[in-house]
Amino acid sequence: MESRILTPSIFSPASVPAEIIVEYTTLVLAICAVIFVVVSSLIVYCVARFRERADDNGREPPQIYGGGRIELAWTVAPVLIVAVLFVVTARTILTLQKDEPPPGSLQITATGHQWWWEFDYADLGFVTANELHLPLMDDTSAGPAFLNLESQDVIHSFWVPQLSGKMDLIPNRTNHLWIAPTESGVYVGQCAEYCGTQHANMLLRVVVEPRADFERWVREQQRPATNDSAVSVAVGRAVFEETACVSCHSVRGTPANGTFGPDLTHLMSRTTLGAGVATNDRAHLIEWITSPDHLKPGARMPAMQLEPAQILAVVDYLESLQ
Ligand code: HEC
Ligand SMILES: [Cu+2]
Repeated sequence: MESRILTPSIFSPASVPAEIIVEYTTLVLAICAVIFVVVSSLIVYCVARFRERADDNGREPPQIYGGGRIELAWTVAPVLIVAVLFVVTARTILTLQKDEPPPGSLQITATGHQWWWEFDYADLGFVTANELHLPLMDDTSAGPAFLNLESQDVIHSFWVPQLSGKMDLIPNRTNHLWIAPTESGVYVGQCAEYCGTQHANMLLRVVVEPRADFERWVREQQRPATNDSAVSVAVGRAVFEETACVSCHSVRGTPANGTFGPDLTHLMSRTTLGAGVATNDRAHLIEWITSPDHLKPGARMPAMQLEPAQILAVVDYLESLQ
């Protein structure tokens, strides 16, 4: 898949809702620009045309009170403008906000945690973290992606500027958002509601890929964890399963079934660690397991105080989770 990180600007939309938002924004900006030009030209004209002149001799100009026609004009014109803005806004909101999944949509539950994202593809049978994969909407018979947004702790907000507007994730409530991606690529986003110390490192990536690539990714995620029999991997797996790692992390097909931290079944299929704080490679894995605080101060994962040899073995095990 061609991988390019695009500048996250709402003015380069890559999905249907984002396009609708840009059209709406452009229209409102255009109306405001016209009002600005008209009002400021009138002000400049009046300042120049009616300024004080030498032959005024300090006399006040004639003071006029009331004026039916002009008052009617400056009441009717703004009412019409507000009416147009109201209708356009209402129509846009109705199109963007859907509480029920459209037919054929791919449903994903996105849960905000301090400070990472959980993505549960329940209908497909797997859970992943921080990197959302979506199929390109090239097949018109398929529905869009429909996200159920929830929170495990405090209020977070899902925002990928090029794909959709912001939507809050609120504890004990489910909000909805739909995305119909129109261009392949990797789109970056982040939590848009202050949620604690590491709010700024609660990044997310959305990988939009052609349907065949997406389906291949789904099949890989659906597999249980690979069972690598190399000695160091087995040693690392034993350390992982005998320490508290398993009470916070899941590795499907093994006794590890914690849900406090990200699912690690296919950890190595992700490009970043700790919700975008570091690239997912051996050096960062070692650093992360030694002390998550190094990379992400305040992270909700404790430094596990393992022996250096145990850390290397655990990392061998993690690297086997392809
Ligand atoms: C108290 C719960 C807890 C324990 C115990 C724990 N973790 Fe974590 N772990 C987390 C949380 C929470 C995160 C997410 C932190 C973040 O991104 O802010 C995390 C993140 C990770 C990540 C990065 C995952 C990703 O996709 O970004 C790895 C790898 C990891 N833990 C491995 C381990 C290993 C190995 C152990 C045992 C040695 C362990 N964890 C023990 C809670 C825990
Ligand atoms: Cu946040």
